[in-house]
Amino acid sequence: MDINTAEYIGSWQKNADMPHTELPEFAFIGRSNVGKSSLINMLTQRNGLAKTSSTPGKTQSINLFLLNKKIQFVDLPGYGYAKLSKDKREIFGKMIKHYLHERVNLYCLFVLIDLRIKPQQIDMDFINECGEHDIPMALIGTKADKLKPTELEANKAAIEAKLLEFWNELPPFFISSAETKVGRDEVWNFIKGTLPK
Ligand SMILES: Nc1nc2c(ncn2[C@@H]2O[C@H](COP(=O)(O)OP(=O)(O)OP(=O)(O)O)[C@@H](O)[C@H]2O)c(=O)[nH]1
Ligand SMILES: [Mg+2]
Repeated sequence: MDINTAEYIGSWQKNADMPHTELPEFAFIGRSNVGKSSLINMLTQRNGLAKTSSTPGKTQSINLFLLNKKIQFVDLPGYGYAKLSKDKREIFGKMIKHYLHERVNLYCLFVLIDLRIKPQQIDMDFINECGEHDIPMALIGTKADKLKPTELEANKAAIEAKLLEFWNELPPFFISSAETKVGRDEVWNFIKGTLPK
């Protein structure tokens, strides 16, 4: 996908305050530091479009981007960052929940999972809850550049096995690296496949 224009529209604390639109929207979620903002930059080929940081807890609001004037990306705060205050974690939790349950133009939620570590309960719980609410979802394993191909396949298989304890069918599962750009074409092809013809 060629990205001719990529615009930052704004940041909101509440879904209700966001501009309403019928444009197809794709949101990125996952534990803090998993690489959500970096993946948005990789997919849009715009370093610095979404703000990244090596310190977890960087993204603290709902950030909206407009691509080619026809698709929207949403960068969400991460979940599960223990060092955030309880208050902030609750605020982020509510922010994410309201966005996911109320945003009518959400075409797909990409749930990012760090491929370097064994399956995390918090990711499983989050995915299971989204599944129960019928939120359209795809998984993206991140930081593939940090792993050997055999480790990568083994870790992906471990995540899939864990999910299959709950689900008969798995959502699409892509592998990505913001460094090597692996996964870019696959994710864009998937996005294109969800758009109205
Ligand atoms: N090696 C490698 N590092 C990555 C990759 N993606 C992200 N990172 C690094 O991981 C750290 C976190 O990246 P972010 O994109 O800010 O993560 P985030 O999920 O948006 O984090 P929060 O906004 O804090 O929830 C940064 O230091 C990135 O450079 C990747 O694919 N490979
Ligand atoms: Mg971020």
